[in-house]
Amino acid sequence: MSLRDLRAALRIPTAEITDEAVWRERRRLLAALGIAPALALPGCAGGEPPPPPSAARITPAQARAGFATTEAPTRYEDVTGYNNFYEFGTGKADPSRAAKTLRTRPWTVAVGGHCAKPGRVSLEDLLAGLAAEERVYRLRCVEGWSMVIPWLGVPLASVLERFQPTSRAKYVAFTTLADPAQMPGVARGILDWPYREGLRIDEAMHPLTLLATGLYGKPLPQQNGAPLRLVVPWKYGFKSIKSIVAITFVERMPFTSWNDSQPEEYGFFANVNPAVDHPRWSQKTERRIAGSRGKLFADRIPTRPFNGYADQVAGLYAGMDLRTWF
Ligand SMILES: Nc1nc2c(c(=O)[nH]1)N[C@H]1C(S)=C(S)[C@@H](COP(=O)(O)O)O[C@H]1N2
Ligand SMILES: [Mo]
Repeated sequence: MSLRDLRAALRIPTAEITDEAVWRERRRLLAALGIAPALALPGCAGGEPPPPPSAARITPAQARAGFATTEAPTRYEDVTGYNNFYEFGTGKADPSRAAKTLRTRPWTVAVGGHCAKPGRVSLEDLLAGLAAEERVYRLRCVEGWSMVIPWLGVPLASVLERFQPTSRAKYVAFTTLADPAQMPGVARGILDWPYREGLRIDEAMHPLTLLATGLYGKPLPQQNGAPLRLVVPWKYGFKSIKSIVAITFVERMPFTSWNDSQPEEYGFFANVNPAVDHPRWSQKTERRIAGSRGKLFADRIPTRPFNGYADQVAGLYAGMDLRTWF
């Protein structure tokens, strides 16, 4: 059985991406086939991808070309009212209503793993001396909608370098807070909490990768991942993990929540790629959240490789088969 056939066999037709019953059925099927939880499929934590190319550096001018866009930003009301933050429910309007209970001060982040200077630091110390800059990035959700968001933040690299990662740090793992007292969704078994994500070290150090602290010139609202969240604009939105409490330098590809939950649907790399469909829908096009009354979605537009950031990031994946490592 080829990998594609296996994925097809596990496909369960449904209109809803987040249906819990479907998710449980798929888990049961995988378990019955004897291939869960330690799936050794490409694209998930069971197999290791080839090492990153050594010479993928871009010039500061090339990087800057990715920091802005002429496209109109999505309305503030939609950026802060149409969200995915499953710790506060699976509906798009749930986080803006329910996340008010998230306490974002004081906030500490535990940084550890393969680095010379591990430690638990306050948000203030983590960001001390780093001036927040504005970056207007497209965010493309794996579900087929997208937004244009003016973020405030600091390059993730400038934060990570402070902890002096060693040569054994091949990946960086990120963890979201998981406090049922503040996050009602954590009581439901939608995902294996805490929400976790990860990047290869060169992706984490890339000049486009942002640790966001605000949007539209204001501090991040809770529903958008306050007080700090990742923004990785060339990857599907689920990589942009919110409300981060731990950053760990690791040697092996780390556990990531969506890949663990449905490995045939959500790869570790999750680079936006119109040529690789999601098993249940095409990724060739997307619809911007438009926000005009009576019309939430604009007309379909083509999805671009790496979400339009190919000039900046394609070099990171030179020689890699993006179908295998989706
Ligand atoms: N902790 C956590 N981070 C998360 C999510 C989540 O459910 N929990 N959802 C992800 C998904 S699927 C998307 S599309 C983006 C949405 O970010 P936004 O609500 O700020 O637009 O957040 C990502 N980060
Ligand atoms: Mo998403």
